Amino acid sequence: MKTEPSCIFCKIVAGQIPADIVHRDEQVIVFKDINPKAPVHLLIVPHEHVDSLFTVETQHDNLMAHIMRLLPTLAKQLGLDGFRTIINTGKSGGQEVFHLHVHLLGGWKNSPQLF
Ligand code: DGP
Repeated sequence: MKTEPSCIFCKIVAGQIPADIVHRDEQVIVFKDINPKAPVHLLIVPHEHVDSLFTVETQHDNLMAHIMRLLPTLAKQLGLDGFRTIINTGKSGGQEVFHLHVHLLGGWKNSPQLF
């Protein structure tokens, strides 16, 4: 499995940097975003270092399906009746951490005011 020693999310996956972890399984780790943009703001992060959606390949199909299926499961566990999913890709797409991750945002009382 590919890891990147200088990557902050690889360090969180390896337990070298603390994070508020809410879920861990054989493929991903899920923790609270350090700078939350919503009452609930989680990051779903693969164990494997993948830079971004641009570098997702066929070998990651199972991982990507796992993440998509995990999102509603987590949302239901958290009691959310709706949520927003964001994948920032590339610098011009707003990506700051170049280790693939999916944002799960929710918990607003009314509709989200993100856009
Ligand atoms: P993005 O722009 O999609 O690359 O978002 C990266 C997110 O990662 C951003 O919302 C802040 C979060 N983040 C960055 N560093 C850390 C960290 O060390 N711990 C946690 N929990 N979140 C982090």
